[in-house]
Amino acid sequence: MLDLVEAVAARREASDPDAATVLRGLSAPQKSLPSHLFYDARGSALFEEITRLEEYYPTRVETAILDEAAPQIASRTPQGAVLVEYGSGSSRKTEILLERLPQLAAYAPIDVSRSALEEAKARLARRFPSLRVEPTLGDFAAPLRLPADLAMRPRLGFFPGSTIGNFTTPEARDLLGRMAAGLGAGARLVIGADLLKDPSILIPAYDDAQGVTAAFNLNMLERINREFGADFDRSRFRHEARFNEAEGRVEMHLVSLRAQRVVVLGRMFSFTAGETIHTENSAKYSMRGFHRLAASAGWTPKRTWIDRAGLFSVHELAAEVQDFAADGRVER
Ligand code: AVJ
Repeated sequence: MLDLVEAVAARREASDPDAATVLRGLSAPQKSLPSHLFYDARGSALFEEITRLEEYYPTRVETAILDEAAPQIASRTPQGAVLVEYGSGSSRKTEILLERLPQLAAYAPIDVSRSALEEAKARLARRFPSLRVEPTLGDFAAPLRLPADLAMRPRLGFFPGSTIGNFTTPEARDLLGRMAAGLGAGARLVIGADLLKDPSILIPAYDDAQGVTAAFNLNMLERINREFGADFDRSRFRHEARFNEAEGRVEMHLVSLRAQRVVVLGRMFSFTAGETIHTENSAKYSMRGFHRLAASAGWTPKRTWIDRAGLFSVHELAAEVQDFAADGRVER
């Protein structure tokens, strides 16, 4: 019996990259689960609720910045461009840009949540009836695939929400590099980056009084139960948000309330009381630190907008055009 379960787990692991990631994450000394697994239908709805919380300033502040920046971004966007959004979710912030960008040939949102993509497409069809929407369901780190007739169009990338902060520095560099390659030389990227600030502001943003973020974090266990044949009891875990000062990031963890064992895909995992599963990193940046990260991935910072309180930043980056003189092969 156990052999059969093991065999099923092994097959599942071989064919499903998420299964392999889950098993590897739970096998490490610091257990972890990948943050993209937050976004099933329930998780996407809970995240929408988070964005409306008083404590969660990023959405509110970034939206206000985009309102101001949109005319300038629009003025630099060529006729017939394609707007590509990475992790589009509800596409609410996108509407701010879409209102100002009648020159777009199409909007191409990429997201891991089918429900979020479908709802966004329906809403945008009502609000912008002449806009062509070409959604992609999946991981935004995968190579960009646009319909053939859009392939030669200039691109504007949009990556709001400080989602970049979910990645470690090497992963973020790799992702930004892929975006530069996928969008192409001369493309622009509008990207949001949350700023470093006092933990007295950061922690409540990730541990709100109503417990919405706690429900969002704990929902991951229910998804693992449903999709990976696990038997987590969510009442035996609690949500925790921590500021990791050395790394400059907020971390979310699920803390085991007691010693316990959990089965996932036929494998047994033991927890001591107080042991945690690390579920998310949310890196916070200085302006210079973010510019350095962008530059290391082939992006030139063109403009940065920051709110008066210094909470959040939005950057317009340009993908470097290959310059043959720059590498010494051609004399100037
Ligand atoms: C969507 C990744 C930007 O890190 O602030 C919100 C997700 N996690 N509350 C963030 C999140 C907990 C959010 N990002």
